[in-house]
Amino acid sequence: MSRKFFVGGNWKANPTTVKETNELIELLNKAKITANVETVICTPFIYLSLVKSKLRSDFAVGAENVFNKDKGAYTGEITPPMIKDLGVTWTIIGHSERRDILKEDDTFLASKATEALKAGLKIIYCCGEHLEERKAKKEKDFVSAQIDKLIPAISADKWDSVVIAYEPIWAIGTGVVASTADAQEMGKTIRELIAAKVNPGVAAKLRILYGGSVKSDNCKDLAAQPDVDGFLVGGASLTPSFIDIVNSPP
Ligand code: G2H
Repeated sequence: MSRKFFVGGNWKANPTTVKETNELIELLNKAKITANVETVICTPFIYLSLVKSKLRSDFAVGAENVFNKDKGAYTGEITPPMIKDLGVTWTIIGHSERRDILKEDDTFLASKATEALKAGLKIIYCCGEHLEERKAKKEKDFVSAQIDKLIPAISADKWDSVVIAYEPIWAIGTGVVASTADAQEMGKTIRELIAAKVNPGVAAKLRILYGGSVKSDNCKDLAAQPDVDGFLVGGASLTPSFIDIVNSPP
């Protein structure tokens, strides 16, 4: 089963000005893409319209987060229909920075997934263990429990709109990248779990990304792993080296 390689850029709360956002758009618009890859640029809510209007059309645009209701009295929230209405097609859900800093739990995140898919968005659903679980050799149990909570939230016909990003928290923004073996092992674990609990056809088609200090000098080895179908890239997505990462699939 061949799965189209997927690279997501996650700008996080960088940039912080329209000027910086325009500079990033310019960088991407002049990039030469040589690989057969699906590229999605995820930006802060406030810049989604700007990026959507100026970014080349072969790069999709995504939000970094979304709320779990469609509309109503939810002051300050951004709902899936709002994002969809901008022509934005993807959203990240469950990034560890939201899980850990904003205390978003698996139940809340699963409900975001349901609502985003209902509105017609596609989702990049993040999972990953802390250093503590890795040291205790509990990383597979921890990540499997996160995915277990997601599975009932996705109806059978929506799995084509789901990408899972495995991002070990100890590797995020730290410069410490997981070994190719670690990334492959968890990708395989997630795929086996989906095969057992959803079905083997969905598992074979599902794209499983690696995220955590992906850089131009480590991406090729990671991309060569059979259960690494792409990347979610933070820091490097703000630099010209992002294009090397987009062009990294074998
Ligand atoms: C993990 C990743 C992007 P970075 O958060 O989602 O960021 O590449 O900076 O580790």
